[in-house]
Amino acid sequence: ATVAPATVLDAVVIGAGFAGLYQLHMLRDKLGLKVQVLEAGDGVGGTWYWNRYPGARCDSESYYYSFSFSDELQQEWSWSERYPEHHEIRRYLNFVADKFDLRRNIRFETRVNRAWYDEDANLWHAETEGGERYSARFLITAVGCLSSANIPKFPGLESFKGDWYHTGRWPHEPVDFTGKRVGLIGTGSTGIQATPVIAEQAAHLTVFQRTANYSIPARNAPMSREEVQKIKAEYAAIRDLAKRSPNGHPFLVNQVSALAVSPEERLAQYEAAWETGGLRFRASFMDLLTSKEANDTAAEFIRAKIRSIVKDPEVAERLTPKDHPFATKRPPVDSYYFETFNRDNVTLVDIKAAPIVEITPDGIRTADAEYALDIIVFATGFDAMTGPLLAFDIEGRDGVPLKDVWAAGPRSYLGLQVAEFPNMFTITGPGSPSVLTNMPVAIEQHVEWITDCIRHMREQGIATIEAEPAAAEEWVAHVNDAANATLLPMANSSWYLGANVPGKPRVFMPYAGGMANYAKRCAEVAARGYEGFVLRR
Ligand code: NA7
Repeated sequence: ATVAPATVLDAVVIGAGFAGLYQLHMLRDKLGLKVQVLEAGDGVGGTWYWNRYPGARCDSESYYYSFSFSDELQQEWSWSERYPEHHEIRRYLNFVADKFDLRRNIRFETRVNRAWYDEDANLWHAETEGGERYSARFLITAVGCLSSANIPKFPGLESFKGDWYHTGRWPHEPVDFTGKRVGLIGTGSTGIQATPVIAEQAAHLTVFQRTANYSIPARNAPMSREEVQKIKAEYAAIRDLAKRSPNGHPFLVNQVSALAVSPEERLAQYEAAWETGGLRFRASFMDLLTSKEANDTAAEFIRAKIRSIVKDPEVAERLTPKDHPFATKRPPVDSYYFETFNRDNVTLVDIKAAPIVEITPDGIRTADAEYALDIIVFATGFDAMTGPLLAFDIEGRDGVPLKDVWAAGPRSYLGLQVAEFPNMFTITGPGSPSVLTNMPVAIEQHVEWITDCIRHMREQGIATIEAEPAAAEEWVAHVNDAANATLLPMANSSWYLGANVPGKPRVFMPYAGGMANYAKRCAEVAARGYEGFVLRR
């Protein structure tokens, strides 16, 4: 195929979600650079462009799951609900794209197949599926962390006569479940959000559960005019608190041990947090993620709630999590998930006890039964963090493929740069705290750090920046230590560890040392002349 003549730019950014949009704005409008964003979808949104399944909404609250960089923006935009639904997030990102006139530098329906570093020219080249080539000094991946669908390879899927969907690749036209027998596989955050909504429409819903999960009621509700006004008036303080908190949320963790209070006080605290709802429950006590004994008190509280909600004791037992401590897998928040199992048209199937053997033309066959289905929904999650970066070919110095460099697991300095990949930055890459935080806070920090770094390079006449292998090794070890200081590695089936994708190396990928600590460390690295990086003129 003929390759179009190269267009030489300052930066190519892959992806037009929160990360790509903000990176474009910063490089183009603050540094005056020539930037091209390449985006596979036909609109902005990134992960939210694709996640349109029934019930899809964010688990972070809308007023802080948003950009903080422009006060004008946060004053102009008003959220309608406590948790934003996928439509509303896309409307918001379209509003951002219009407000900052971003669309003219985004090429939609343009998937990058391959990107490689050309040392002689000191350029990155990105080639698209359509055979176009873009060349730039910097390559910035803004491809998301939970954007590469994990579709288990059950034998027989191609023989299925009905329709099947993965939640992260949902059709743009809503799927009509009316009168249908629906099977849903997976009970992570996604399956837990979709279950109650599908159950209301379908003739029958069968939920195939491998690991029972803890879930906290979201307590979603419309935002009143007064609430919206109050938030807008307090935005400066809200954003400041989010930046200081361990998870990028504008609330702090209660600095009391779950074991330091009486059982009555503890119960009262959990009851109040259950009523408040959402991810705030995890902040009930300081040691829920560091002491198994403390964690057990929260886990027991949630188990008792499940038993009190679900009427059939056998179903309640199957829904009760036993394999992992609370919040060591990403804790879902829900709207009437456990209640849904009291409906006559919903069945729970334990596929840990009797695994799925195959998909037949008529449905799903497990080790002990067959389920006739018209529609199968895969709520089976993502090849997290590394998946989106390894979904296309990225080659560093001397053509070394990222796939090879990361064969035994991702190795990256600060989650931002890979040794042997000069001038490539990975927003929310493995080794960054991204997926353990309120994502826009992590994204803004990464984008601002990258922008400052590029500004510094231009001011100082520096041609390349590259992570030192030793610094990357040290960071990987530090990421490992940070995880081991918590209970998180106890969930041996979590996607944080890559355990949900067969054959994926088991490495704890996100940085668990806290967003505020991470940001401080990044700032120190920059202040010390980009310590751990090699800068060449
Ligand atoms: P998750 O959290 O990875 O959940 C996927 C679910 O699918 C989970 O219950 C898995 O069971 C199940 N699963 C995965 N593969 C299989 C196979 N092969 N057979 C049966 N069941 C399977 O993905 P989500 O989309 O729910 O959430 C991802 C993140 O998005 C979430 O954490 C938030 O950050 C937003 P398992 O637990 O592995 O036994």
